[in-house]
Amino acid sequence: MGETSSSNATKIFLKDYQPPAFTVDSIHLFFNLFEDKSVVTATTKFTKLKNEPLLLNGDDQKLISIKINGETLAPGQYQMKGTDLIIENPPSTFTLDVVCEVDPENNKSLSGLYKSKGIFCTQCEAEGFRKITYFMDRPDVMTKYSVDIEADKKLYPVLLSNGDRISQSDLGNGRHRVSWRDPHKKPSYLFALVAGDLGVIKDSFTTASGRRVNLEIYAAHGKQDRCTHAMDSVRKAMKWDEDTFGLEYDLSDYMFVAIDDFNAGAMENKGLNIFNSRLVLADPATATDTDYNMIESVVAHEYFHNWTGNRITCKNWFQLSLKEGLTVYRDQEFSADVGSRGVQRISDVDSLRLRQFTEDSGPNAHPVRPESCMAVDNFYTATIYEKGAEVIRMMEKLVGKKGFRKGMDLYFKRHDGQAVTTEDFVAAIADANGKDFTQFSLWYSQAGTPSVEVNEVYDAAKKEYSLTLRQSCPATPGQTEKRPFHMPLVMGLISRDAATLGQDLKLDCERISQNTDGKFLIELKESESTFVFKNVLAKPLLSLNREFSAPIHLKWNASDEDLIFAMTYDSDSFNRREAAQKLFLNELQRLVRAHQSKSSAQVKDSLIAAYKAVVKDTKIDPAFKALMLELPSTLILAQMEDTLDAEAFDAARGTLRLSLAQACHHELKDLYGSLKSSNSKDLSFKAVSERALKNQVLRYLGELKTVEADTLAFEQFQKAANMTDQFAALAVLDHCDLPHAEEALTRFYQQWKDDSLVMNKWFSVQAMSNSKGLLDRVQRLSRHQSFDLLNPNNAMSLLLTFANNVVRFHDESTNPYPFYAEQISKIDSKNPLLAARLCSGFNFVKKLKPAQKEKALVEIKSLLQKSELSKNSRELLQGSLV
Ligand code: B3K
Ligand code: ZN
Repeated sequence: MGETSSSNATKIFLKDYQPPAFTVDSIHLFFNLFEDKSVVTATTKFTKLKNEPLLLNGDDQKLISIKINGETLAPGQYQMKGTDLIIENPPSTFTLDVVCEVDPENNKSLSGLYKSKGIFCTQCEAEGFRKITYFMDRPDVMTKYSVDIEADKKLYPVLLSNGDRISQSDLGNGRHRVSWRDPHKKPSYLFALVAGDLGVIKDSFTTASGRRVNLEIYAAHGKQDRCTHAMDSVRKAMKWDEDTFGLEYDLSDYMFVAIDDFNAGAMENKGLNIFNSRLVLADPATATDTDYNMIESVVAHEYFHNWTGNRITCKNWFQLSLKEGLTVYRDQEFSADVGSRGVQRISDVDSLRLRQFTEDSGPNAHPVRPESCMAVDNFYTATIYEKGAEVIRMMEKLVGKKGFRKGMDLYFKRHDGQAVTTEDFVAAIADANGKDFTQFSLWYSQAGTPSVEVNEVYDAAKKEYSLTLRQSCPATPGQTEKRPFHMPLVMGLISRDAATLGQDLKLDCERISQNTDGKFLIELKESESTFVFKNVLAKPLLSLNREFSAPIHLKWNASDEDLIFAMTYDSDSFNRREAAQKLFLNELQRLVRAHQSKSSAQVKDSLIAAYKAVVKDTKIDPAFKALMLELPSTLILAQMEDTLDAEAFDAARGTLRLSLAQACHHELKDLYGSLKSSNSKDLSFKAVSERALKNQVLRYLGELKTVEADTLAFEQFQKAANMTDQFAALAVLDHCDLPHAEEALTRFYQQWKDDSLVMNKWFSVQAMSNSKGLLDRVQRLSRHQSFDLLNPNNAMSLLLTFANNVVRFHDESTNPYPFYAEQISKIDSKNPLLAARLCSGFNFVKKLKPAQKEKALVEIKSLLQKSELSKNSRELLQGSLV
């Protein structure tokens, strides 16, 4: 998505955007569904706005007939341009009847109309509707839809589409028909249809204004009992959006369907959300606490799209973050409000750093509002979603929560029912608060993760502390020069004066303000700026970028002593944990150096003491403690290092883990013992927190590789009454290569082989393993009878998990790249969207050691040489060659 693509032929550019030449007044769709082929009849009313040909997008369907105002068009009266259909000079208003044949049974792209385990379903975002019928398949064409669905009554008793169910009739020949009408205008990407034999659970929600909304969640028969958590989640989300943003649901029915073969996590189709089963189905035996949290947040995310996405949508796909960044921000805020704000922020930032920072420093770095692309579907990235959410969060920090709400109100007032741009959103927040966001908007157009370098001077005589901040941003594809960003940096100074030790100082500095939430805020706008604080009695400890208020790298050379002080005293829980992460990361980097220079290095005593203090601290919440004890991922280490030295990373990580476990063996064992007997079915925040801590501790104990550790883990595995404990124990047994690992994996398989969702866990736990022979194992698993390469959950669990296990994937003693490339190639011919997601496995190519890099490049080049390679995969792979 950068500017460096070698083949510009198929690129599209934001600057070429043209408003549509026709409006669509209404569309009626008739689906006649059969086992082999299905027939789609579209009746669309158009009005011409500009004297231009009508361009209808199509893809993969067979055109049966086309009529204008009832008159059949002969082949000469329309042209095909690639897969698009063009009518040169249609009347100023007209009705178009198009009949197409589609083949859902053999549609393995999981885009358009397809079948999953006998259920017809659709996925139209971004450009799937054009696989259903010829249409102006672009988000700025919004119209009213009515839909008739006809199908076999026994095989497909449930027939669903968007909006209100108008009628249903038995056709007497074993078939039946249901009619739907959506009262709201929508773009084609929000169209949905589901037909199948499904179980359902029902509930309702009464809105603030007293309207009753029927809630229905559909899933394969027998699975509907696993939908209660999703149902609770949607009711919570509906209430939260009313309380927080004054937004109510706007239809009388809200339906969800769980589908096993689904490219994305879920899809916000108007009134009929379709979900990947893994993000709906949950019970304690099969889903972990993390799964429960993800379901709650994704259900909320899809619900929130009803306003931020559906009522107000994107003018073109370059504006995708308009709806995605904003909706991620909304789901993160929801999760923070219904759970623990501190823990939520830490896990959101962990995810941002793992996924988005990696993307931002790799070959496919792109701005939150990109300017060009080859494949629109490649826009569904961590940058558009997660960095997009950070950009919204920064605006919230700059204007305060109240100001942000005023801006949101203005946004809905101005743009309800429209397709708009990120500039329109920024203008609403700016205008409602009288704030200038001109410089701030660079966050939308400039890619890359900025760094802020910190320089501190304390003048004891003057009692002045001065802080100099210098910002910079690395070059990214197509963008060599960067202008300074407008950054909100929440900060504090922590007293090291004996009388007020550990307390936040009252800040006396002309250039900083207190925002409406009472937090001190630096607005950094220049490339370099100095802030002088007066009346500071002793050199304080800096706490900058609290809550991770700006998505940056902070280059602050804090001493170990400073970091340990921050771990103990910082009142901002994010920075308290950040100090622990920085301490661990510094140590990991030191141990990497030692390994590279073949010198022996021991873990510092001060670090061990700090770790032990956290283990023994009884005052901190267990979920937070679990996060304090967590080591930074090797993906983070890979970002920080110039070279991805898998062997050195592995050695450093192993040494650190083992040293901590050995030094704190008794404390860890006691802690594990105190948490062991918690109620296994309890899903309260307290119980979930305790499980998180218990399993973090077990992970360290496993590192000791003792009989005792093996027994503890295997006992937990056998006795576990929930998936959180069972899976955690399995992971410890396997990753620490404990004697019972093999037996546990076999038992797990026997217990869960008929549950496809749990099998994904079985694949991923093995792909995360630290064992040397991992490539062989992954290859074997890819041929396993329970593995379906074309099922996105299977493919991601095994293959992408393997690629993200950077220490094993880039292990110099093996060459996994031919195997990995072969899987991409096999998938690409059927499902380019899925193949493109796997291409991120090659993100670190530039950082590999020369021999490894060569091996990876051979495979990338050979994929790119295939003329049939999809534009999706091509776009993502070619960046690695530049
Ligand atoms: N909007 C969908 C994403 C669809 C993915 C298209 N390839 C899910 C979401 O963000 O809510
Ligand atoms: Zn979304």
